[in-house]
Amino acid sequence: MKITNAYVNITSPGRNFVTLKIETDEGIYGLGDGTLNGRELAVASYLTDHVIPCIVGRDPFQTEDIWQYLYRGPYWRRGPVTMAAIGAVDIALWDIKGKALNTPVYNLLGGKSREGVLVYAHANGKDIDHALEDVAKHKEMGYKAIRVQSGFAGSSTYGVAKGPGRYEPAERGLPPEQAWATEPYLRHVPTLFARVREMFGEELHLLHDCHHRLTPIEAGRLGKELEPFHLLWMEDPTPAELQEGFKVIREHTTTPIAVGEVFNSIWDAHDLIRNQWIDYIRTTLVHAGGFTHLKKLADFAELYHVRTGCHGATDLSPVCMAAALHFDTAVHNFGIQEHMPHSDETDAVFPHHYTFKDGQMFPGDAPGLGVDLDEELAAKYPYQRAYLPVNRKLDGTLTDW
Ligand code: KDG
Ligand code: MG
Repeated sequence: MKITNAYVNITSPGRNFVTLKIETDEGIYGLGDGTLNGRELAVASYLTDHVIPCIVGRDPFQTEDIWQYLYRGPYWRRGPVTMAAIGAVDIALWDIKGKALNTPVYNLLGGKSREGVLVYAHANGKDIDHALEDVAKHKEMGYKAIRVQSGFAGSSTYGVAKGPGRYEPAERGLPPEQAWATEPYLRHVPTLFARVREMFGEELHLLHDCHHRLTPIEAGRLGKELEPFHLLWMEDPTPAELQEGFKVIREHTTTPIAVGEVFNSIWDAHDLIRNQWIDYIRTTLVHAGGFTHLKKLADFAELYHVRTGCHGATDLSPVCMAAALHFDTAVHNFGIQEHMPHSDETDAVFPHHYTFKDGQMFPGDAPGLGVDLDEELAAKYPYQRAYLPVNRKLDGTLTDW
């Protein structure tokens, strides 16, 4: 089999998505997600101008060799744009392999290690009472694990919807600016979780995302104060460029730590994993070079009791969601999968076989990934510039969003 053609589709059914389609001489095609929130066009150009010309004519079954060619070949390694482009190619090639062999991708990754994939939902509210209502709503929908974020007086915070609609972090136009204050946040979060446990008891798995806003010692304090509420994880407590920062957190708390949605290679997590400073690695397929690389990362993590918890926000397209569910079904050290449902418009552009039932998701048994792209419908939603917000402290200093 040979790759005969490949092209990039950019569509914006509510938000921007970059999809790579790879065609072969046997009429089989594969899809890969290359979406990088706020930097979509950079990945599209990287693919169109620099990657596609190098893969036409190659055998799509050679996923390892093509991955190494795209990683080592350009001399310039890693980085989110490069790795999302490699991820798009790799995901599409595994889709082709599955279709050619008439089997779902999870069978190529080791087969089913479990019947269903435990997922967590997002509950949020402008204050604690509204967040509690949203937790109740998601529990009613069948979720067994829920991430809880809530607003509070004196600062903006991460993960809270502006209006009655669903939370969607990127906004049309140039980056909006938000104000951030750490101290009221640190006082607020333990109160939030005390109320959640009081109302919903111990059975529900609870999670919280700090979104890289704390220093290690602040995160240590928060983790310690959250211990009575037994979180499944505290996510992205501090920016992870300084991996040793997590040692400080670990020395102060037994609240489990998750990190990695902005990582793009095994090297970003190397010290975190081998020193057992984290419990869950959140890197997902599109941003870290696809199945070929993420499987190695998961296998490495398994040696250190670190489980997976793939990023699954709406800025990862249904192609990535499908890929993640095959991955989650197969890897032994799966932990949990994030599930932030896409809009109806997005689901119509990307028809798929994956399903949700009783707090779990299932990749379906269609050959390959079981997801498609309706190009005619996609064309009705052209690219629209949109960015994530930036954060400033109350005195105007730029800080992490
Ligand atoms: O593009 C950024 C989003 O994916 C991120 O803000 C979502 O933190 C996030 C999460 O945990 O889903
Ligand atoms: Mg997050």
